[in-house]
Amino acid sequence: MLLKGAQLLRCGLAPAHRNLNLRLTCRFLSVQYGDAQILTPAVKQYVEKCVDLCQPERVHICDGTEGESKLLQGIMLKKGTIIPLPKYQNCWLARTNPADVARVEGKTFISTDSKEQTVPVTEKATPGMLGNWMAEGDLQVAIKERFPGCMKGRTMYVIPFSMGPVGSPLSKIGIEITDSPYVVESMKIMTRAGNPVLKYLQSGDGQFVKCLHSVGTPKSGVQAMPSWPCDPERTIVLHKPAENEIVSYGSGYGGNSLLGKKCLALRIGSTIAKREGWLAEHMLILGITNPQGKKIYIAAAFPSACGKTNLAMMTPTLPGYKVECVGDDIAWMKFDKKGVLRAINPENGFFGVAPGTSRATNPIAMDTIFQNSVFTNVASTSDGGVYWEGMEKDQLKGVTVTDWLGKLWSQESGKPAAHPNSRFCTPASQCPIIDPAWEDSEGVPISAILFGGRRPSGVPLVYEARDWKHGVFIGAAMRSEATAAAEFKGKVIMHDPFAMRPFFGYNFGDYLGHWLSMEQRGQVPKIFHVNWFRKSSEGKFLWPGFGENSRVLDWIFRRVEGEQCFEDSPIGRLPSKESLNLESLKENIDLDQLFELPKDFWQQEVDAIERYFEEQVGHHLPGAVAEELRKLKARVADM
Ligand code: GTP
Ligand code: SPV
Ligand code: MN
Repeated sequence: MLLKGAQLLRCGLAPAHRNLNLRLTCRFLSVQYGDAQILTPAVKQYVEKCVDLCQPERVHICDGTEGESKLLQGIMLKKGTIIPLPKYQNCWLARTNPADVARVEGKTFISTDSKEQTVPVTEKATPGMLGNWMAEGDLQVAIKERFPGCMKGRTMYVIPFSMGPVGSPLSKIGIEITDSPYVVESMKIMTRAGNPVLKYLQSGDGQFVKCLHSVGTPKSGVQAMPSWPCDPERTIVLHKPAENEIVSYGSGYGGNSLLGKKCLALRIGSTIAKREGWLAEHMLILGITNPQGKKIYIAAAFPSACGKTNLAMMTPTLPGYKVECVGDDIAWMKFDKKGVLRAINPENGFFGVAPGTSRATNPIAMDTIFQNSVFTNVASTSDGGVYWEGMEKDQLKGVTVTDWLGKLWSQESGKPAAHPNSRFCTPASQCPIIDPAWEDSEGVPISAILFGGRRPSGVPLVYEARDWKHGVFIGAAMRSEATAAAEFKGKVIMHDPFAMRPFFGYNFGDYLGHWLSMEQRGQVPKIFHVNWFRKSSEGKFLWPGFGENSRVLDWIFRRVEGEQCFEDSPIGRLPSKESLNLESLKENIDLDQLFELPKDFWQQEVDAIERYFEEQVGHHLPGAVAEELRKLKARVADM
């Protein structure tokens, strides 16, 4: 519903708050859409503060309706921010400024009173790789240098959103202020957004996380690409855990701008979780039913672009197995009164990597994403569809491809048609295998936790931790090849503990202590490490991956059930001979290479972990984790 003229003056004029609201009425003179009346006083105050700072032309309070989406799509079409994809139902393609294509980890900061609250402080950590701290004064300067007047001439959107089902005791509310209609439409897919959230705020405790976002205006005032305004040179993503506040400037992309995701659900979320005694993790959640009809739930932490979405939606090749999806990126996990670890997916959609997604690798995703979805930086086709690396088989004869930069593309160019970090943004409810319990407010019980990454050599397909402490060590020692999800170049092996390196909201040493303490809070799940990405000496993957990963899940399932199908090794428990079910597997698998533990590799690995802990974590490293490293080192020496 569009409000205009005199109607605007009626915004929130409840008699009891007449004075406050008169003032508000003045500031809200330009509310051009939505119902300011249902904003709580605290939300109004926050919006006012942002209006004063950013000086937008008008304010739009998002109601979350389809009518609103139509309106915003119209605005974006006119500006060229999105183009329609008539081959599908209600799908759109956005092409970003090529300088704004991924998260910016180096420009992401957390501000606390002391540096140690945010990051381990050691003599040797130059530079620190476990997050960036900023002093309060510097944060204020950063805001002052960027935000005053940054929304001049633009509409300020106010997005009320809930991470988790609205009203669930595990959910958290946020208010995102943004000047990007693309962000509004994406947040409406990725979170529960709109009026129901405002109504809930009125009835609940009224608490919300403040999330201010602007795509910014370059100092010169000239936008390189008016359809995708941004300010890459001055992009910054700031967090203040003590105030439950996020401030992000300069980028419209993914985790930089959809502030409910990495900023709220992981960085701020992990600090709330620490305080309240639970875990906020970069993990998928899946349900798996075995041929006997027994179902368990598994959570898995892999770094960005390392296979969470694919595992969460996998189609098992092992007969009799069924996988259902609860979430593909984030898990909030808490012990219930009976001591069972329960997880919810705080998100409402999937912001998934497009390249590599195909009928062969992830048919479930392909059945999910071609309605009501926004694609970003994929290639487009002359018949009104999308295209990316992996979709070669779907391409029709005579159809031309335009790459993510808007140029006519051909295979021979040698360049990728879609950006490697191009994404689909799609409602979770459309997933044909969405778990019946995916919105249960008490969450699903977790029986196993998986850690994993891209390890081209040395690391076996799967191994199991001996116990919880060993499992926490395995999480702490995680490493993986860099991907296009952030600004890193090349394929260097990076430390990425718990797949949380870019997302820790507080000191990693304290985070480890918090994980260790879980053993005292309830029944802890079994922990495993998996690696789908080991390569042969010829550079070929040794394991077919995707649906075949069900064979690994089968072994994990049987371990959860207590089957003695393992043998000890220096690094943990490996599947015992012939216990990994390879029945009717089409490819020939070189199991010896896949599970080989080269002594020199593991000696180097232990040295790298030791150096990392010493340099990056120092005296913050819990004794129990140091002890696990010492034990591994001794076992590797005896190999
Ligand atoms: P984020 O959304 O960035 O957190 O990524 P993600 O962890 O959800 O990764 P995703 O499942 O989107 O996979 C990223 C890339 O890895 C895609 O190109 C996939 O095709 C590829 N991939 C996923 N699973 C496998 C696997 O089992 N084997 C191989 N070889 N590649 C895989
Ligand atoms: C990731 O990088 O882990 C993502 C994509 O899930 S983004 O939302 O951009 O963080
Ligand atoms: Mn992710």
